[in-house]
Amino acid sequence: MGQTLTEKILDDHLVEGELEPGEEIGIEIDQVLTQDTTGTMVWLQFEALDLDEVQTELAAQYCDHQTYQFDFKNTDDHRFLRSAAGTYGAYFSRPGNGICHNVHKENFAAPGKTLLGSDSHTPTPGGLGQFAIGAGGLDISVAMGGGAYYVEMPEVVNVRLEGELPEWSTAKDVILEMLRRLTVKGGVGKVFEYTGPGVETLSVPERTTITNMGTELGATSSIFPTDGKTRDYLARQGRADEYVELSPDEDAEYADEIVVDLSEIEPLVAAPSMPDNVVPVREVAGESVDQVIVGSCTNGGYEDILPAAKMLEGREIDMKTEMVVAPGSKQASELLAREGWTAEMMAAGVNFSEATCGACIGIGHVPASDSVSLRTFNRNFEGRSGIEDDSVYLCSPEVAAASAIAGELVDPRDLAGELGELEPPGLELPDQYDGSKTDIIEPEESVDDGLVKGPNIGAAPIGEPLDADIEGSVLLKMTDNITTDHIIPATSDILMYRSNIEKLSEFTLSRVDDTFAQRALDSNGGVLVAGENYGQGSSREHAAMCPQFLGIEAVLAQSFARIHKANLFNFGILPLAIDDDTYERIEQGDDVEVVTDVAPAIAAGETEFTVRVNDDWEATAELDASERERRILEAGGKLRLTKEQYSEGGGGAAPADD
Ligand code: MIC
Ligand code: SF4
Repeated sequence: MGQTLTEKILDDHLVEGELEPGEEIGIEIDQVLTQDTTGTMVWLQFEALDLDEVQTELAAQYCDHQTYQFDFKNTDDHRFLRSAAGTYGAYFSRPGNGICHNVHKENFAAPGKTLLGSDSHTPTPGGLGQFAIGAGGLDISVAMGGGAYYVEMPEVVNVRLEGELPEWSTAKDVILEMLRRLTVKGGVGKVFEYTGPGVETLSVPERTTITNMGTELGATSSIFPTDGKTRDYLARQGRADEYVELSPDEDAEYADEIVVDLSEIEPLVAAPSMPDNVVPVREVAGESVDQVIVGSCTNGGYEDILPAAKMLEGREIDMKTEMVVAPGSKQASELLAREGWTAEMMAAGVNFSEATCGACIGIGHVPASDSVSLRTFNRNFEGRSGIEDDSVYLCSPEVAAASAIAGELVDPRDLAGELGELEPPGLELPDQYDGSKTDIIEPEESVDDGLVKGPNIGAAPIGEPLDADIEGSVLLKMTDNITTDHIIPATSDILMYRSNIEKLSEFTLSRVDDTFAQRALDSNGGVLVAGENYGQGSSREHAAMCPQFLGIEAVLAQSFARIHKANLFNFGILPLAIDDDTYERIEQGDDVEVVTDVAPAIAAGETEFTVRVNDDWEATAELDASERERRILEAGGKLRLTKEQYSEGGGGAAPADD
């Protein structure tokens, strides 16, 4: 039987297990990336593991989320990250050089290689045939130390692309269509592999918009085969020699097939406040728009901004609307500036930002109260923009620019009809992605002598072995699709404490209930209850570290998002799955006791745990954990376990978890 492209790459990197969907596999990691809000913990954990040097072929540290440096704590984090990259042997991308996914795509993404990143949109270079996965920071530290990465072998789904995109429809609309069909839970446990005749009609930047937002489907990863378009893109980036031809076997067998006819795709938006709340732009046309932002790791490339710039050339943004362009990388900013497009956009009324994540997580350009913001980003979770009760729509750069001109949501086809002379801008790549590389410091060019830590940089917490009894009250009962933005918001006031877990914990679940952290401390811990897809969204391990710090021992949820579940294991919190009846019956404030003897049951491989509620009724909760995950739980978390294993093995680089 032939292999899918995913199976081929995983087979090449397999160090443990079999490529059976649902089975845990261990894979070798070629490249890692980390950024400035998850990276500090990555390096603190690397330090705690007493490791001396990065073992992967390549490691890259980006500074992208907190680049406005409005507090010394942000700048201290950047200085620490530069010192860690230099000390341990990683590339360092300076603050302002761009978003990790964009800069990685431009400089390092390589077909056929594996990439692990401490950011949930790490699968972006799947558009170039790289097999890339997002994970919690501790998994990155261990992989950088030479350990394997363990993940459940996903089902591989064939997304067959047919036809060609019509004018004004874009790659963003393709992935919004996938979200419309499959929802934010539709990709859990899956890899989306794009095939079919439509693939060759899409350029690499279009493909990476699709793979980037596969994360919003909950997918483990997304990948395209490589072809002339991939070779061409790499050549324009000056990296033609890194091209490798990759495709699935003709008789590859997929777990499922989805057909997307590109010729039927129309301009779409994700309405507030979930990326799968997708409707045609025409359905919401006429809604007044206060703010428009083009940027982010989804649509912040040169090729994304150029169409908007062309549409704005010689025009003006509507007087009641503000528009910001936030390029994904300095390479994009530099090219647009050299070609005169920045000036055109400024003349049209655009405010040009530095290359940063910024507004995507509520850092800068926070929408006005009771206003509508239209963004080319990938997430519109409620409150993520920096104001509760926000109203954020997600769309393509073309829809964004058209709506900025009109001052209201408009399908660009209709605006073109109205204005008469508005041409579809199409998609254009520069002949060469020229630009300076001065913002990337190579490992051997280190400017620091050892780690430089400011006063806000704490230590990586090392867990305690599992408690014999798990009991406490339900401190919070939550609904479906709770995001990590609910658990630990990423807005400017909170983000600066990512290196200081004690302080950061004060904000735990504040977006759901701002009395939670204090209640948890007062009651000496307890348990959490949630609905489906608990912990969707980002890779931030702080969403497990902070509850652990507050004494949370177990989360009882109907289902969990992949990365968050792994993070719960990594920090010694028991993720128990409950059924619909139990979820309906259990209430906030109830007393819960796991009556099964927890530690021996985990060690014995038990999957069913009896939970007694209010000393009155009982339910069964399930633990779906591999042997490796059970060992992590018993040890009180992955850092403690890995440390023990390294000291037994004499230190230095060692395989991860067994
Ligand atoms: C996000 O988009 O939510 C982030 C901020 O990039 C996160 C990483 C983080 O929380 O630091 C992600 O996607 O993993
Ligand atoms: Fe940055 Fe937003 Fe992309 Fe996360 S989703 S990496 S915050 S641009």
